[in-house]
Amino acid sequence: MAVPERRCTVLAYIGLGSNLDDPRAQLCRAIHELAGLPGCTLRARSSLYATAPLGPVAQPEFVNAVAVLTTKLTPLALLGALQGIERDHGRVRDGARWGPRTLDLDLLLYGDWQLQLPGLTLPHPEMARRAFVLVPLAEIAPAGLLIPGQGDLAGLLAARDDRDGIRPLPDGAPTGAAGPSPLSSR
Ligand code: ROI
Repeated sequence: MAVPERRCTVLAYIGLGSNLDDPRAQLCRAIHELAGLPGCTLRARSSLYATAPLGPVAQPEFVNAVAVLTTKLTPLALLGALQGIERDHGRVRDGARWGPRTLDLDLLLYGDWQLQLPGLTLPHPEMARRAFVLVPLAEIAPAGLLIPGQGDLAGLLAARDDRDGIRPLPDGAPTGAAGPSPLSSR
């Protein structure tokens, strides 16, 4: 079946996270797979960050990053594509909210859209409360980025007191074509 595409491209920010089965490799592979999605072009990706697990479950440290694509896919088609990549990484969505995972791909922002559908809320409703999302996002987002309905990125980041648990991985910086693009320059 044809994947629904729009005529215009939109910037979509994707949050990546993993804390199982070689998290760093999971993220590197996922970024490569995002770049290969039909109707999508990878514009930039952040460094990889080691982050303290958020939530009530004791579990291994996470690796997190954010990537930005231009996409012609509709939000739901893009979400479906992200879930397909998660499945390829052995992710089972069994309703367990807080447990460890091989790969989490969250659609954070789709242009400036605000949307509430079963299974998809835009912007991602938790992003403003998660330093492990805001720190890598700030690395690749244009200055003054507004998160619709939540505030400006710099203000949201300044309000987080859990930034300490987040450190860039020594060799997790972007390289080559997937590095920051002119789109994301400040
Ligand atoms: N904690 C961190 N640090 N990074 C994540 O990606 C992450 N994902 C989750 C929960 C369990 C909320 N904690 C996390 O889903």
